[in-house]
Amino acid sequence: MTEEKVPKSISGRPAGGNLERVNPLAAGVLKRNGIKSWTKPAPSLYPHQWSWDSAFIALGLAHVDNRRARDELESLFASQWATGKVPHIVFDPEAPPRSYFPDAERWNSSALSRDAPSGSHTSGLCQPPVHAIAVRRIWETSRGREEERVERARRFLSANYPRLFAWHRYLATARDPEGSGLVTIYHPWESGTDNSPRWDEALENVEVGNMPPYIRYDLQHVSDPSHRPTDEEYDCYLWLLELLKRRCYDEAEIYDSHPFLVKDVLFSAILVAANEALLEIARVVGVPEEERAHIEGWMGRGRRGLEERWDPDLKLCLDYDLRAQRPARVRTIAGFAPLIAGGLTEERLRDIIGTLDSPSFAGNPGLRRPLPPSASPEEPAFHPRSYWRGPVWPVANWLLWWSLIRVGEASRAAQIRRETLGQLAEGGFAEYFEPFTGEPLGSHEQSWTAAVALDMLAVESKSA
Ligand code: 2M8
Repeated sequence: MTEEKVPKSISGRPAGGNLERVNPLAAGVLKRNGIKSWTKPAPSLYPHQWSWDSAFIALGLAHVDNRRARDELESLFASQWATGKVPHIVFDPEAPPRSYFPDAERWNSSALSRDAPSGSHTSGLCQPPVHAIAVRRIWETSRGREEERVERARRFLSANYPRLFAWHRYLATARDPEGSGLVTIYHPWESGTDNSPRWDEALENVEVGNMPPYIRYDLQHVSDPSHRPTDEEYDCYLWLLELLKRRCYDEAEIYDSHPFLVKDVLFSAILVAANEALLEIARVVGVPEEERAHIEGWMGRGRRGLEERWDPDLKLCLDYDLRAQRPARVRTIAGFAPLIAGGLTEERLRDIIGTLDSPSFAGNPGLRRPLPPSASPEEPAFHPRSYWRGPVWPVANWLLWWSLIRVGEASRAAQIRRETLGQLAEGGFAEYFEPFTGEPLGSHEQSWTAAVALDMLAVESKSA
Protein backbone atom coordinates (compact mmCIF):
# COMPACT_ATOMS: atom_id res chain seq x y z
CA MET A 1 0.00 0.00 0.00
CA THR A 2 1.26 3.44 -0.89
CA GLU A 3 1.74 5.41 2.28
CA GLU A 4 1.66 8.95 0.91
CA LYS A 5 0.39 10.05 -2.43
CA VAL A 6 0.84 13.80 -2.31
CA PRO A 7 4.40 14.96 -1.69
CA LYS A 8 4.67 17.57 1.02
CA SER A 9 7.68 19.51 2.13
CA ILE A 10 9.44 18.35 5.28
CA SER A 11 8.55 21.62 6.92
CA GLY A 12 4.90 21.01 6.03
CA ARG A 13 4.65 23.60 3.26
CA PRO A 14 3.59 22.23 -0.12
CA ALA A 15 5.99 22.72 -3.01
CA GLY A 16 4.74 25.80 -4.78
CA GLY A 17 4.88 28.18 -7.72
CA ASN A 18 5.50 27.18 -11.28
CA LEU A 19 7.33 24.12 -10.01
CA GLU A 20 4.09 22.39 -9.12
CA ARG A 21 4.23 20.53 -12.43
CA VAL A 22 7.64 19.08 -11.65
CA ASN A 23 6.53 17.18 -8.59
CA PRO A 24 3.90 14.81 -10.06
CA LEU A 25 5.91 14.42 -13.25
CA ALA A 26 8.97 13.32 -11.28
CA ALA A 27 6.91 10.86 -9.26
CA GLY A 28 5.55 9.52 -12.57
CA VAL A 29 9.06 8.85 -13.91
CA LEU A 30 9.91 6.81 -10.81
CA LYS A 31 6.66 4.92 -11.08
CA ARG A 32 7.18 4.06 -14.75
CA ASN A 33 10.79 2.98 -14.19
CA GLY A 34 9.76 0.88 -11.18
CA ILE A 35 10.08 -2.85 -11.62
CA LYS A 36 9.36 -5.47 -8.93
CA SER A 37 10.75 -3.98 -5.71
CA TRP A 38 13.33 -1.67 -7.30
CA THR A 39 13.70 1.00 -9.99
CA LYS A 40 15.60 0.98 -13.29
CA PRO A 41 17.88 4.02 -13.66
CA ALA A 42 16.34 4.62 -17.12
CA PRO A 43 13.62 2.93 -19.20
CA SER A 44 15.88 1.15 -21.72
CA LEU A 45 19.51 2.35 -21.46
CA TYR A 46 19.95 0.92 -17.95
CA PRO A 47 17.65 -2.10 -17.45
CA HIS A 48 19.21 -3.41 -14.19
CA GLN A 49 19.59 -2.09 -10.64
CA TRP A 50 22.50 0.31 -10.10
CA SER A 51 23.90 0.97 -6.66
CA TRP A 52 24.18 4.74 -6.25
CA ASP A 53 21.19 5.33 -8.53
CA SER A 54 19.13 3.24 -6.11
CA ALA A 55 20.32 5.31 -3.17
CA PHE A 56 19.28 8.56 -4.88
CA ILE A 57 16.02 6.95 -5.98
CA ALA A 58 15.25 5.92 -2.39
CA LEU A 59 16.02 9.46 -1.26
CA GLY A 60 13.38 10.80 -3.65
CA LEU A 61 10.91 8.00 -3.02
CA ALA A 62 11.11 8.69 0.72
CA HIS A 63 8.88 11.71 0.03
CA VAL A 64 6.26 9.96 -2.09
CA ASP A 65 6.21 6.31 -1.11
CA ASN A 66 8.17 5.34 1.97
CA ARG A 67 7.59 1.63 1.50
CA ARG A 68 9.03 1.67 -2.00
CA ALA A 69 12.00 3.67 -0.73
CA ARG A 70 12.73 0.97 1.84
CA ASP A 71 12.20 -1.84 -0.69
CA GLU A 72 14.59 -0.18 -3.13
CA LEU A 73 17.45 -0.34 -0.64
CA GLU A 74 16.47 -3.72 0.79
CA SER A 75 16.62 -5.29 -2.65
CA LEU A 76 20.01 -3.76 -3.37
CA PHE A 77 21.47 -4.83 -0.01
CA ALA A 78 20.18 -8.37 -0.57
CA SER A 79 23.07 -8.67 -3.06
CA GLN A 80 25.78 -7.32 -0.74
CA TRP A 81 29.01 -9.32 -0.97
CA ALA A 82 30.48 -11.19 2.02
CA THR A 83 33.24 -8.57 2.14
CA GLY A 84 30.64 -5.84 2.75
CA LYS A 85 30.89 -4.54 -0.82
CA VAL A 86 27.62 -3.33 -2.33
CA PRO A 87 27.85 -4.23 -6.02
CA HIS A 88 27.51 -1.50 -8.60
CA ILE A 89 24.99 -3.49 -10.67
CA VAL A 90 22.51 -6.16 -9.62
CA PHE A 91 21.38 -7.86 -12.83
CA ASP A 92 17.72 -8.50 -13.57
CA PRO A 93 17.54 -11.98 -15.14
CA GLU A 94 14.31 -10.90 -16.85
CA ALA A 95 15.74 -7.82 -18.57
CA PRO A 96 15.38 -7.97 -22.38
CA PRO A 97 18.23 -9.92 -23.97
CA ARG A 98 20.99 -7.86 -25.59
CA SER A 99 19.86 -4.69 -23.83
CA TYR A 100 22.93 -3.92 -21.71
CA PHE A 101 26.59 -4.83 -21.91
CA PRO A 102 28.66 -6.01 -20.03
CA ASP A 103 26.00 -8.43 -18.81
CA ALA A 104 25.95 -10.87 -15.87
CA GLU A 105 27.63 -13.54 -17.96
CA ARG A 106 30.54 -11.30 -18.83
CA TRP A 107 31.10 -10.36 -15.17
CA ASN A 108 30.71 -13.98 -14.08
CA SER A 109 31.23 -12.88 -10.48
CA SER A 110 29.30 -15.63 -8.69
CA ALA A 111 31.40 -18.32 -10.40
CA LEU A 112 34.69 -16.51 -9.83
CA SER A 113 34.36 -15.24 -6.28
CA ARG A 114 33.27 -16.95 -3.07
CA ASP A 115 32.42 -13.51 -1.72
CA ALA A 116 29.71 -12.84 -4.32
CA PRO A 117 26.09 -13.41 -3.22
CA SER A 118 24.65 -16.81 -4.09
CA GLY A 119 21.09 -15.86 -5.01
CA SER A 120 21.78 -13.14 -7.59
CA HIS A 121 24.16 -12.00 -10.32
CA THR A 122 26.10 -8.81 -9.82
CA SER A 123 29.01 -6.85 -11.24
CA GLY A 124 32.32 -7.04 -9.38
CA LEU A 125 32.66 -3.29 -8.76
CA CYS A 126 31.06 -0.78 -6.40
CA GLN A 127 29.92 2.86 -6.58
CA PRO A 128 29.86 5.87 -4.20
CA PRO A 129 28.10 5.06 -0.88
CA VAL A 130 25.09 7.38 -0.89
CA HIS A 131 23.00 4.69 0.83
CA ALA A 132 23.27 5.78 4.47
CA ILE A 133 22.24 9.28 3.40
CA ALA A 134 19.10 7.78 1.83
CA VAL A 135 18.38 5.65 4.90
CA ARG A 136 18.60 8.75 7.07
CA ARG A 137 16.16 10.55 4.73
CA ILE A 138 13.71 7.65 5.16
CA TRP A 139 13.98 8.21 8.90
CA GLU A 140 13.60 11.99 8.59
CA THR A 141 10.46 11.71 6.46
CA SER A 142 8.91 9.32 8.99
CA ARG A 143 9.70 11.20 12.19
CA GLY A 144 6.70 13.00 13.65
CA ARG A 145 4.26 10.83 11.66
CA GLU A 146 1.88 8.26 13.09
CA GLU A 147 3.45 5.87 15.60
CA GLU A 148 3.15 2.83 13.32
CA ARG A 149 5.13 4.53 10.58
CA VAL A 150 7.83 5.74 12.97
CA GLU A 151 8.18 2.22 14.35
CA ARG A 152 8.44 0.75 10.86
CA ALA A 153 11.17 3.23 10.00
CA ARG A 154 12.99 2.44 13.25
CA ARG A 155 12.90 -1.28 12.44
CA PHE A 156 14.21 -0.52 8.97
CA LEU A 157 17.12 1.42 10.46
CA SER A 158 17.91 -1.38 12.93
CA ALA A 159 17.84 -4.03 10.22
CA ASN A 160 20.03 -2.05 7.85
CA TYR A 161 22.53 -0.48 10.20
CA PRO A 162 24.77 -3.62 10.26
CA ARG A 163 24.74 -3.79 6.46
CA LEU A 164 25.69 -0.15 6.15
CA PHE A 165 28.41 -0.52 8.77
CA ALA A 166 29.87 -3.54 6.91
CA TRP A 167 29.78 -1.58 3.64
CA HIS A 168 31.59 1.42 5.11
CA ARG A 169 34.10 -0.82 6.89
CA TYR A 170 34.88 -2.53 3.57
CA LEU A 171 35.59 0.87 1.99
CA ALA A 172 37.68 2.04 4.96
CA THR A 173 39.82 -1.14 4.96
CA ALA A 174 39.96 -3.17 1.72
CA ARG A 175 39.78 0.05 -0.31
CA ASP A 176 42.20 1.97 1.87
CA PRO A 177 44.93 -0.38 3.10
CA GLU A 178 47.18 2.69 3.40
CA GLY A 179 44.85 4.23 6.01
CA SER A 180 44.89 7.47 4.02
CA GLY A 181 41.19 8.22 4.52
CA LEU A 182 40.74 8.03 0.74
CA VAL A 183 39.01 5.26 -1.21
CA THR A 184 40.87 3.48 -4.01
CA ILE A 185 38.88 2.67 -7.12
CA TYR A 186 39.75 -0.09 -9.61
CA HIS A 187 37.75 1.17 -12.56
CA PRO A 188 36.30 4.50 -13.81
CA TRP A 189 32.84 2.92 -13.50
CA GLU A 190 33.34 2.84 -9.73
CA SER A 191 33.55 6.62 -9.63
CA GLY A 192 30.13 6.95 -11.29
CA THR A 193 31.68 9.71 -13.48
CA ASP A 194 32.76 7.16 -16.06
CA ASN A 195 34.47 9.06 -18.89
CA SER A 196 35.41 12.14 -16.86
CA PRO A 197 38.79 13.64 -17.83
CA ARG A 198 39.73 12.77 -14.22
CA TRP A 199 40.70 9.34 -15.51
CA ASP A 200 42.39 10.21 -18.82
CA GLU A 201 46.01 10.09 -17.59
CA ALA A 202 45.55 6.97 -15.49
CA LEU A 203 43.92 5.20 -18.45
CA GLU A 204 46.79 6.15 -20.73
CA ASN A 205 48.93 3.77 -18.69
CA VAL A 206 46.55 0.87 -19.22
CA GLU A 207 47.70 -1.23 -22.14
CA VAL A 208 44.72 -3.03 -23.58
CA GLY A 209 45.45 -6.72 -24.28
CA ASN A 210 43.55 -9.53 -26.03
CA MET A 211 40.05 -10.13 -24.78
CA PRO A 212 36.86 -11.74 -26.02
CA PRO A 213 34.96 -9.60 -28.56
CA TYR A 214 31.88 -7.66 -27.46
CA ILE A 215 29.02 -5.57 -28.82
CA ARG A 216 27.98 -2.31 -27.16
CA TYR A 217 24.22 -2.15 -26.66
CA ASP A 218 24.26 1.27 -24.98
CA LEU A 219 24.60 3.05 -28.32
CA GLN A 220 21.24 1.75 -29.56
CA HIS A 221 19.47 3.72 -26.82
CA VAL A 222 20.88 7.22 -27.46
CA SER A 223 20.25 9.55 -30.40
CA ASP A 224 23.94 10.31 -30.94
CA PRO A 225 26.92 8.07 -29.98
CA SER A 226 29.04 11.12 -29.12
CA HIS A 227 26.90 11.55 -25.97
CA ARG A 228 28.35 8.28 -24.64
CA PRO A 229 31.95 7.19 -23.94
CA THR A 230 34.04 6.37 -27.05
CA ASP A 231 34.86 2.84 -28.31
CA GLU A 232 38.46 3.38 -27.23
CA GLU A 233 37.29 4.11 -23.69
CA TYR A 234 35.05 1.05 -23.75
CA ASP A 235 38.02 -1.13 -24.77
CA CYS A 236 39.85 0.12 -21.68
CA TYR A 237 36.79 -0.46 -19.47
CA LEU A 238 36.38 -4.02 -20.75
CA TRP A 239 40.07 -4.74 -20.45
CA LEU A 240 40.11 -3.63 -16.81
CA LEU A 241 37.12 -5.91 -16.24
CA GLU A 242 39.06 -8.84 -17.77
CA LEU A 243 41.94 -8.16 -15.38
CA LEU A 244 39.62 -8.08 -12.35
CA LYS A 245 38.17 -11.42 -13.45
CA ARG A 246 41.65 -12.92 -13.78
CA ARG A 247 42.16 -11.94 -10.12
CA CYS A 248 38.78 -13.48 -9.25
CA TYR A 249 37.82 -10.10 -7.77
CA ASP A 250 40.23 -10.73 -4.90
CA GLU A 251 41.08 -7.40 -3.25
CA ALA A 252 44.67 -8.20 -2.24
CA GLU A 253 45.53 -9.59 -5.66
CA ILE A 254 43.99 -6.60 -7.39
CA TYR A 255 45.99 -4.25 -5.20
CA ASP A 256 49.18 -6.11 -6.16
CA SER A 257 48.78 -6.11 -9.89
CA HIS A 258 45.99 -3.93 -11.22
CA PRO A 259 47.11 -1.10 -13.55
CA PHE A 260 44.30 1.27 -12.51
CA LEU A 261 44.40 2.16 -8.80
CA VAL A 262 43.25 5.70 -8.07
CA LYS A 263 42.30 7.53 -4.89
CA ASP A 264 38.93 9.03 -5.80
CA VAL A 265 38.23 12.25 -3.90
CA LEU A 266 34.52 12.47 -4.75
CA PHE A 267 33.88 8.88 -3.68
CA SER A 268 35.86 9.52 -0.49
CA ALA A 269 33.94 12.71 0.31
CA ILE A 270 30.62 10.94 -0.17
CA LEU A 271 31.87 8.30 2.26
CA VAL A 272 32.56 11.00 4.88
CA ALA A 273 29.06 12.44 4.43
CA ALA A 274 27.59 8.93 4.53
CA ASN A 275 29.48 8.23 7.75
CA GLU A 276 27.95 11.36 9.24
CA ALA A 277 24.52 9.91 8.33
CA LEU A 278 25.53 6.49 9.66
CA LEU A 279 26.46 8.07 12.96
CA GLU A 280 22.96 9.49 13.30
CA ILE A 281 21.45 6.13 12.34
CA ALA A 282 23.68 4.49 14.96
CA ARG A 283 22.28 6.86 17.61
CA VAL A 284 18.68 6.04 16.67
CA VAL A 285 19.46 2.32 16.72
CA GLY A 286 21.33 2.60 20.03
CA VAL A 287 24.71 1.33 18.88
CA PRO A 288 27.42 1.21 21.60
CA GLU A 289 29.62 4.28 21.98
CA GLU A 290 32.72 2.30 20.98
CA GLU A 291 31.35 1.53 17.53
CA ARG A 292 30.19 5.10 17.05
CA ALA A 293 33.71 6.28 17.86
CA HIS A 294 34.89 4.03 15.04
CA ILE A 295 32.63 5.80 12.56
CA GLU A 296 33.81 9.18 13.85
CA GLY A 297 37.38 8.00 13.31
CA TRP A 298 36.63 7.22 9.64
CA MET A 299 35.12 10.68 9.20
CA GLY A 300 38.16 12.46 10.61
CA ARG A 301 40.54 10.37 8.54
CA GLY A 302 38.51 11.05 5.40
CA ARG A 303 38.55 14.81 5.91
CA ARG A 304 42.30 14.83 6.59
CA GLY A 305 42.91 12.71 3.49
CA LEU A 306 40.96 15.15 1.35
CA GLU A 307 42.85 18.10 2.80
CA GLU A 308 46.09 16.45 1.68
CA ARG A 309 44.79 16.30 -1.88
CA TRP A 310 43.90 20.00 -1.96
CA ASP A 311 45.59 21.91 -4.79
CA PRO A 312 46.20 25.50 -3.64
CA ASP A 313 46.64 26.82 -7.20
CA LEU A 314 43.53 25.33 -8.73
CA LYS A 315 41.65 25.70 -5.43
CA LEU A 316 40.17 22.26 -5.93
CA CYS A 317 40.77 18.78 -4.59
CA LEU A 318 42.50 16.32 -6.95
CA ASP A 319 42.35 12.54 -7.37
CA TYR A 320 45.61 10.68 -6.90
CA ASP A 321 46.94 7.97 -9.21
CA LEU A 322 48.61 5.37 -6.96
CA ARG A 323 50.37 3.65 -9.88
CA ALA A 324 51.92 6.78 -11.40
CA GLN A 325 52.15 8.42 -7.97
CA ARG A 326 50.79 11.73 -9.13
CA PRO A 327 47.61 13.80 -8.82
CA ALA A 328 45.23 14.14 -11.76
CA ARG A 329 45.58 17.87 -12.46
CA VAL A 330 42.27 18.49 -14.14
CA ARG A 331 39.35 20.67 -13.08
CA THR A 332 36.17 18.66 -12.73
CA ILE A 333 33.17 18.72 -10.46
CA ALA A 334 34.92 16.12 -8.26
CA GLY A 335 37.24 18.90 -7.09
CA PHE A 336 34.44 20.19 -4.82
CA ALA A 337 34.82 17.03 -2.73
CA PRO A 338 35.74 18.83 0.55
CA LEU A 339 32.42 20.70 0.43
CA ILE A 340 30.60 17.37 0.33
CA ALA A 341 32.72 15.99 3.17
CA GLY A 342 31.99 19.07 5.30
CA GLY A 343 33.85 20.15 8.44
CA LEU A 344 35.61 22.92 6.47
CA THR A 345 37.59 25.86 7.74
CA GLU A 346 36.20 29.28 6.81
CA GLU A 347 39.13 29.77 4.41
CA ARG A 348 38.59 26.47 2.60
CA LEU A 349 34.87 27.18 2.25
CA ARG A 350 35.60 30.59 0.69
CA ASP A 351 38.11 28.99 -1.70
CA ILE A 352 35.61 26.38 -2.83
CA ILE A 353 32.73 28.77 -3.33
CA GLY A 354 35.11 31.09 -5.17
CA THR A 355 36.01 28.29 -7.61
CA LEU A 356 32.38 27.23 -7.96
CA ASP A 357 31.32 30.76 -8.90
CA SER A 358 34.34 31.46 -11.12
CA PRO A 359 34.32 31.29 -14.96
CA SER A 360 35.88 27.82 -14.59
CA PHE A 361 32.51 26.48 -13.41
CA ALA A 362 29.09 27.99 -12.64
CA GLY A 363 30.29 31.55 -13.35
CA ASN A 364 31.20 30.78 -16.96
CA PRO A 365 29.55 33.55 -19.02
CA GLY A 366 28.40 31.24 -21.83
CA LEU A 367 26.27 28.98 -19.65
CA ARG A 368 22.53 28.65 -20.15
CA ARG A 369 22.15 28.60 -16.35
CA PRO A 370 24.68 29.16 -13.54
CA LEU A 371 25.06 25.45 -12.82
CA PRO A 372 28.47 23.77 -12.72
CA PRO A 373 29.41 21.68 -15.78
CA SER A 374 30.85 18.25 -14.92
CA ALA A 375 34.23 19.34 -16.28
CA SER A 376 35.43 22.93 -16.49
CA PRO A 377 34.79 24.57 -19.90
CA GLU A 378 38.35 25.91 -19.56
CA GLU A 379 39.83 22.39 -19.66
CA PRO A 380 41.15 21.17 -23.04
CA ALA A 381 39.36 17.84 -22.42
CA PHE A 382 35.98 19.56 -21.91
CA HIS A 383 33.21 18.40 -24.22
CA PRO A 384 29.75 19.96 -23.78
CA ARG A 385 27.80 16.94 -25.06
CA SER A 386 29.88 14.00 -23.95
CA TYR A 387 28.54 12.42 -20.78
CA TRP A 388 30.77 13.25 -17.78
CA ARG A 389 33.18 15.41 -19.82
CA GLY A 390 31.16 18.63 -19.56
CA PRO A 391 27.36 18.30 -19.45
CA VAL A 392 25.48 19.47 -16.34
CA TRP A 393 24.19 16.56 -14.22
CA PRO A 394 21.19 17.24 -11.94
CA VAL A 395 22.41 14.53 -9.57
CA ALA A 396 25.72 16.37 -9.15
CA ASN A 397 23.80 19.61 -8.56
CA TRP A 398 21.93 17.83 -5.79
CA LEU A 399 25.20 16.87 -4.09
CA LEU A 400 26.38 20.49 -4.14
CA TRP A 401 23.01 21.91 -3.08
CA TRP A 402 22.74 19.50 -0.16
CA SER A 403 26.35 20.11 0.87
CA LEU A 404 26.02 23.90 0.72
CA ILE A 405 23.06 23.72 3.08
CA ARG A 406 25.02 21.52 5.49
CA VAL A 407 27.85 24.06 5.65
CA GLY A 408 25.39 26.92 6.25
CA GLU A 409 25.38 28.46 2.75
CA ALA A 410 21.59 28.51 2.40
CA SER A 411 21.29 31.25 -0.19
CA ARG A 412 24.02 29.79 -2.44
CA ALA A 413 22.24 26.45 -2.14
CA ALA A 414 18.88 28.02 -2.96
CA GLN A 415 20.25 29.29 -6.26
CA ILE A 416 21.38 25.79 -7.31
CA ARG A 417 17.99 24.41 -6.31
CA ARG A 418 16.11 27.09 -8.27
CA GLU A 419 18.21 26.68 -11.39
CA THR A 420 18.15 22.88 -11.29
CA LEU A 421 14.39 22.74 -10.90
CA GLY A 422 14.02 25.41 -13.58
CA GLN A 423 16.15 23.32 -15.93
CA LEU A 424 14.00 20.26 -15.31
CA ALA A 425 10.75 22.21 -15.71
CA GLU A 426 12.10 23.34 -19.07
CA GLY A 427 13.88 20.23 -20.35
CA GLY A 428 12.38 17.26 -18.48
CA PHE A 429 14.12 14.61 -16.41
CA ALA A 430 17.10 14.04 -18.66
CA GLU A 431 20.21 12.22 -17.55
CA TYR A 432 22.36 15.30 -18.33
CA PHE A 433 22.15 18.68 -20.08
CA GLU A 434 24.26 20.59 -22.57
CA PRO A 435 25.62 23.45 -20.41
CA PHE A 436 25.46 26.25 -23.01
CA THR A 437 22.08 25.49 -24.57
CA GLY A 438 20.28 23.51 -21.84
CA GLU A 439 19.50 20.76 -24.36
CA PRO A 440 18.49 17.53 -22.58
CA LEU A 441 20.88 14.67 -23.40
CA GLY A 442 21.30 10.95 -22.70
CA SER A 443 18.29 9.12 -21.33
CA HIS A 444 15.15 11.26 -21.21
CA GLU A 445 13.47 9.70 -18.18
CA GLN A 446 16.37 9.22 -15.82
CA SER A 447 15.24 8.03 -12.41
CA TRP A 448 17.82 9.78 -10.26
CA THR A 449 17.08 13.10 -11.97
CA ALA A 450 13.43 12.71 -10.99
CA ALA A 451 14.43 11.58 -7.50
CA VAL A 452 16.66 14.56 -6.74
CA ALA A 453 13.90 16.86 -8.00
CA LEU A 454 11.48 15.32 -5.49
CA ASP A 455 14.00 15.78 -2.70
CA MET A 456 14.78 19.37 -3.66
CA LEU A 457 11.07 20.18 -3.86
CA ALA A 458 10.31 18.62 -0.51
CA VAL A 459 13.25 19.91 1.47
CA GLU A 460 13.50 23.58 2.24
CA SER A 461 16.99 24.94 1.53
CA LYS A 462 17.35 25.88 5.20
CA SER A 463 16.98 22.37 6.50
CA ALA A 464 18.50 19.64 4.31
C1 2M8 B 1 26.54 5.36 -15.94
O1 2M8 B 1 27.40 4.22 -15.84
C2 2M8 B 1 27.12 2.97 -16.47
C3 2M8 B 1 28.19 1.99 -16.03
O2 2M8 B 1 28.11 1.80 -14.64
C4 2M8 B 1 27.11 3.05 -17.99
O3 2M8 B 1 27.51 4.06 -18.56
O4 2M8 B 1 26.69 2.06 -18.60
C5 2M8 B 1 27.07 6.42 -14.94
O5 2M8 B 1 26.46 7.66 -15.16
C6 2M8 B 1 26.84 5.94 -13.52
O6 2M8 B 1 27.19 6.94 -12.61
C7 2M8 B 1 25.37 5.54 -13.30
O7 2M8 B 1 25.27 4.96 -12.03
C8 2M8 B 1 24.89 4.55 -14.37
C9 2M8 B 1 23.39 4.30 -14.30
O8 2M8 B 1 22.69 5.54 -14.28
O9 2M8 B 1 25.18 5.04 -15.68
